[in-house]
Amino acid sequence: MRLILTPTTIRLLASREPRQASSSGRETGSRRGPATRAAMVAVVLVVAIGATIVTAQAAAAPVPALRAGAAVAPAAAAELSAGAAPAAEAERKPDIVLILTDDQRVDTLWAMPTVQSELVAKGIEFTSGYVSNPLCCPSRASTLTGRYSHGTGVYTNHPKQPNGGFPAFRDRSTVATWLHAGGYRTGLFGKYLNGYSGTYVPPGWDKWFVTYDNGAFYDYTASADGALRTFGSDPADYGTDVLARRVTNFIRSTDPARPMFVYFAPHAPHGPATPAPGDETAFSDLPRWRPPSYDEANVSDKPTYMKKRDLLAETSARVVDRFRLSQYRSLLAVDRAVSEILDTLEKTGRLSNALIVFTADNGFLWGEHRWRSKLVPYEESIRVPFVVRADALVASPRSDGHLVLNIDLAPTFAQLAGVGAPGAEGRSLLPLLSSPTAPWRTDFLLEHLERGPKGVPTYCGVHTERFVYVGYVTGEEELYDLVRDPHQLSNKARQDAYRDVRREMRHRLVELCDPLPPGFAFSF
Ligand SMILES: [Ca+2]
Ligand SMILES: [Ca+2]
Repeated sequence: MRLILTPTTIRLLASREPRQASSSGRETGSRRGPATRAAMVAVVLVVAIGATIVTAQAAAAPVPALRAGAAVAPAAAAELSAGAAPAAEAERKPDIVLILTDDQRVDTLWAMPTVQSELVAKGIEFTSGYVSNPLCCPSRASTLTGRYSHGTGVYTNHPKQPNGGFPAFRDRSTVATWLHAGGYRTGLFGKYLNGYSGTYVPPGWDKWFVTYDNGAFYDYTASADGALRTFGSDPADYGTDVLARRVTNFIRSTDPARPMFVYFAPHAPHGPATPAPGDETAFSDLPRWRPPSYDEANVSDKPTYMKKRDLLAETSARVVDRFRLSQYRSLLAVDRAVSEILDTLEKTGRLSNALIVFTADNGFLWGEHRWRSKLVPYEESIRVPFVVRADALVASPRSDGHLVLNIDLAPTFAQLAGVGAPGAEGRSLLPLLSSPTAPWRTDFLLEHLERGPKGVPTYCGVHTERFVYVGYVTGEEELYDLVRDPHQLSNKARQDAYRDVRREMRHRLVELCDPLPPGFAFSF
């Protein structure tokens, strides 16, 4: 009996317990099924997305003693769907495309027409997507490994700090090495880790085109498969376009029988957020950004480092207003790149068999709470765009409010590829992609390490579906009720009405924030 992947099949798949990538077991709501069942789910998912045809009988029959879906999926797919699809496509594992922008706020997604029409409208828009450490390098290290900063050891951007930048990152076991070992052709195009330069190519990458210097929009360097290349300031050198061409060449040049992992990491909309030629005046009519938290009038309830900040002067306000427009403008080239990538996937017969993720490494504040950057534990900083399109897995497009994280990506890709995700603390999103009622986490950890005496003090925090609680190395605390106070204007950490909440959050913080950031101790 043959069964096309239908909502019924998907419910059948979703009724299985998810395979847990986490080894910590510290997350709430996490359940662990027997190994055989976990393996069976992996097989069924791989078969389902690989051939889009499974038999109900096969889905219900356990496959004992499987280490990974990969070993069995091709044979099973061939047996179950012989003649239903060209051999190469039926046997190939799903392609994986990760698009990760730099410093992009979640509320800028509306301005990307292709992302809207081809990813959001055809996939799942996770409206509560977060990063655990809202800064470029630590966030990217976590994305590559599925680990919190306490697992990667990378807490800051700065290569001269013991816990900072590219030198602090242990690159022997990453999603690239896992997928490469699982038969994938892997390619990274764009930003890698802060402090990286030169010709070194980390393990696991078949194609390496990493750009840096001057924000990498113009006049930048590329580390290209062991050689250095420099780019100038001609329109043809515009960074996002150069990267997009490299990505589409990579897709076209990959053997049709081989699955691929594409990591496209454009530098936009990070500062200087230079727009592409022709986009310089887009969005000029956009009203200025003045939410209730803009230039917060009363910061007496916030920690000292925030209390010390002056109200935004007129010049600072103009700078941030201009930068906001540049961010929007620079995203237009990224949107066109997404369109070219999707076209190329379709033309090479890979789109229906692909999982595509669009996200960012951290957000950015446009003057909320007097702040003009990231690093801080406020929503605009930690929340990111998080869209997944996977036509073979997602029965119908939807918006989804589950708490999903950058550390979930590596285990998701690993499960899809039928390989392990050693050390990952995040969870595979695959059960959630198939079913909005899959068991899921209800909170997560925030981490930050102070760069220097003028930086944001080291903190650890817990974010639930309603509250965010942060404990600083200074002993100061913040607690926001995101339902009653979505703009985070009123710190509840010292309010009697929230005493019980604070106690619970402190308790949970001690569980999650382990090991502690260097130099940090709980003060309660
Ligand atoms: Ca960033
Ligand atoms: Ca306030």
